[in-house]
Amino acid sequence: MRKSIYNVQQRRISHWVIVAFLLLAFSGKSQIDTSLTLVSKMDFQAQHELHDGNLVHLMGFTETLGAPILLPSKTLIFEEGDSVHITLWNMSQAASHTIHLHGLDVDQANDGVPHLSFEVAHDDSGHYYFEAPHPGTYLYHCHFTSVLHVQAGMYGLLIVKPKSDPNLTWENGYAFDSENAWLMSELDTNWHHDTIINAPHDPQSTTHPILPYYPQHFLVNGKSEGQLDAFPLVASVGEKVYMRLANIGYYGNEVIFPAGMNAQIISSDGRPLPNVVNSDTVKLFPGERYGVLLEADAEFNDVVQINYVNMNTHQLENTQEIDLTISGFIGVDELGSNDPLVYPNPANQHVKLPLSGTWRVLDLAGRELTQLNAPYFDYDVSELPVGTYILRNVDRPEWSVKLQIQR
Ligand SMILES: [Cu+2]
Repeated sequence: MRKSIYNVQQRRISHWVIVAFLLLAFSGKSQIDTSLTLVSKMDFQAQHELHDGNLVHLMGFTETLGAPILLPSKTLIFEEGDSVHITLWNMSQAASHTIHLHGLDVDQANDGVPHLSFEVAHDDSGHYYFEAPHPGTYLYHCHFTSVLHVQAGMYGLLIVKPKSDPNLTWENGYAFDSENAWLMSELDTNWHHDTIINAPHDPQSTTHPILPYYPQHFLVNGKSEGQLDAFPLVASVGEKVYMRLANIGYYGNEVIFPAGMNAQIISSDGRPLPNVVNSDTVKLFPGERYGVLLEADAEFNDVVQINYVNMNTHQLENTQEIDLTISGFIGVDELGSNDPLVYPNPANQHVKLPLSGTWRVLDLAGRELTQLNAPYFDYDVSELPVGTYILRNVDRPEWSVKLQIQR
């Protein structure tokens, strides 16, 4: 009898321990540990394909020893406040490597700058710890003989997102519908021959032989020229597109959006700008990042231009283009002319709206022109200028259709 009472009490106590643990584990103050392993590696055989079909050696960060080195290395994404642990295994040639957390407010011991922080020797591992700071776009790269190791490919993007919503720029910031990240750099094939990248590191030597830098390849996310055709920028009219732009090259960049994208520069180097800058051209010096909001107000096709400017001569050396397609309307189903919601479509004088309910007639800027109570078999559109309109059911907004007026 006594024993069973004791057992009940013990069970109650253990229940409270579990409840207390769960409360702690799920309380707002708890943090998610984000642990990952990166391997610093080098290619023993040239495997990275350039737009002209030539292959080059890279050094880079991979998630496993067997994984191929990608250019850039994997984009690391964390949430604000995450406790991040990164273990770096150095499996490349004899040189040391580090992970520099470019632009993040981390303590010096974890910032990966040689002589101020630790270096990870060949065949050894090191451990980085930080709390993911302000949401924004950052970079990580090796900082050991960094001019060479960054050119060799040891870099990637690091993105911090707000906890509450991945489609917010930061807490109480701008909401967006989609996002793209473009990391610009260049590549000089002469620096990627195995005599340089694969050269055994001499710890006694204080200098490293590096050739003059004359890049032949101007990259966006490691690609250039025809390779970029596979990565167009595609959005709908009215879609809020967040562009994360970053430059880890040794040239300056000018990213030029078509005027119809209504580009607004809202953040720089992981911080909100005090004032929004309305500018189609975004200039990025090496190491800089900018956040740009785009929103098209019409359908069109164009290109985004990316200029590469030599920092010594200020000469424009190269321009890359990324195809831009604005098609369709966000929140509006693409429906054909035999769509039963409204016909004829395109229309000239009159349209019929056979489904009952109240319909809003909007222009492309979202301004309401009028409301119609359907069924409506003779809506006179002869006064509407030629163009595109949206008919949206008040009670069922998913019943939306693009109405074309043609004459
Ligand atoms: Cu390195």
